[in-house]
Amino acid sequence: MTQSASPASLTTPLADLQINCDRLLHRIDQLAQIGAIAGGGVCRLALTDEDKAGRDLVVSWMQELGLTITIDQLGNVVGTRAGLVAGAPVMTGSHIDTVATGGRYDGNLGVLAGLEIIATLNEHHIQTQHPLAVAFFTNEEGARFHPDMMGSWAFSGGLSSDAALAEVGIDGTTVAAELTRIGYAGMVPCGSQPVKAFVEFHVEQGPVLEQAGVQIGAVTGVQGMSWQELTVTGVSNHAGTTPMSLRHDAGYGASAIAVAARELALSMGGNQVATVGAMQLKPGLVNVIAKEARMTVDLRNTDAALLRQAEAQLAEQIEAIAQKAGLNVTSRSLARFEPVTFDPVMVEQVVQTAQVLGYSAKRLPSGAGHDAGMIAAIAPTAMIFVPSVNGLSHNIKEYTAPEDLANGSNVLLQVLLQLAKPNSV
Ligand code: HGY
Ligand code: MN
Ligand code: MN
Repeated sequence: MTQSASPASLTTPLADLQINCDRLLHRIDQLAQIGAIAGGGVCRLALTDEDKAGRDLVVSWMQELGLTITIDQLGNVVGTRAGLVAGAPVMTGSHIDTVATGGRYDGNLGVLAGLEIIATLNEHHIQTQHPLAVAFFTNEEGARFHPDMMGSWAFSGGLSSDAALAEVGIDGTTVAAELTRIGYAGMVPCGSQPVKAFVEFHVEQGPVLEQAGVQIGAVTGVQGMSWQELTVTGVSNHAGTTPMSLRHDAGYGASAIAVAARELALSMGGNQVATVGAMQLKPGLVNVIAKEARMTVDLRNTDAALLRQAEAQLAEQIEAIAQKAGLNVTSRSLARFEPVTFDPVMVEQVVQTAQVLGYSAKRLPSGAGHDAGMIAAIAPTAMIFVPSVNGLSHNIKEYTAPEDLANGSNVLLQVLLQLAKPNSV
């Protein structure tokens, strides 16, 4: 666990400095054109041609802003603005890969707001004591290659780059081959870049801030998550001639497991959630009893013990379903992260900075996983949320109002200045 950040002075001589929201909106719109899908959404799965195009655009903006760019072995990109003293940077950033039906703010906002802050400091000729860096991490979504937060986990030394590079995606490609193909297999060893402090700006992706009518979320941490792939094996047979008592129906088994997962989460209550997001049946024909079902189960809870309890109870129920239906079920872990608590001093800094700037603020845990959850292992870390309209995300209708984008960016600007210490102007 990293030591707590010392409380940086909240009042900086630049408290009335603001970002240029039109320029930020323009960059968000330009990046969203890459991998654009009907309805205003974005599909830029990690390491695809669309991800490459998005990476190239963001790297070109980093170059225009005069940042020194590094690319590590897993394609994590860091743009660094020199400080008056050398050393580990104060870092912000997030990810620019998306899910297949993503929105334009998830991840992208945190990277582009970081670049907007660099542009603002450049045009006002403001230097900082410590270097400032903006990063985008590889494969935060984990939709094509598991686990999620792969790049930031390796960046923070938690995942070996060899293991990550060898990972085979849902389409049979490997991370190594795809990184090389898109030209982002960097030379910098993962885990070799120190970070002084990390602040990630992100849309909430949930309903809490909107329902509370609060402008800024000071994120206290990230809930634990458990992803598994289940393979349910039965016997294919004729849909018409096979009596119900003789069936070993993998389709039924997968469906019963999906119902059990949902009912387990509802019975546990609290923060427990359960999702079956993917399910494929084989042979997948109307008149053939399925011999195999592959499905994913995503369990999450802010409490480590309750998450383990959910995993154990679901495993028992799966065993009972398999017994009753004469099926075999195997499980493969796709991702497993304990809950993370962010640096309380920095969380307080986000709250106070928001209030000094005149915004309402609320502490809340993150329901979604984030790169900040990985970087917290190597540096004092905090996150800033802004409201998601109707709490929607991982949905093409994901939306956050420009005013909220600006509010959160200005809080990020001030927190980064407090941490990197602007040269007296
Ligand atoms: O799944 C998540 O929470 C994140 O979007 N990767
Ligand atoms: Mn995200
Ligand atoms: Mn996401």
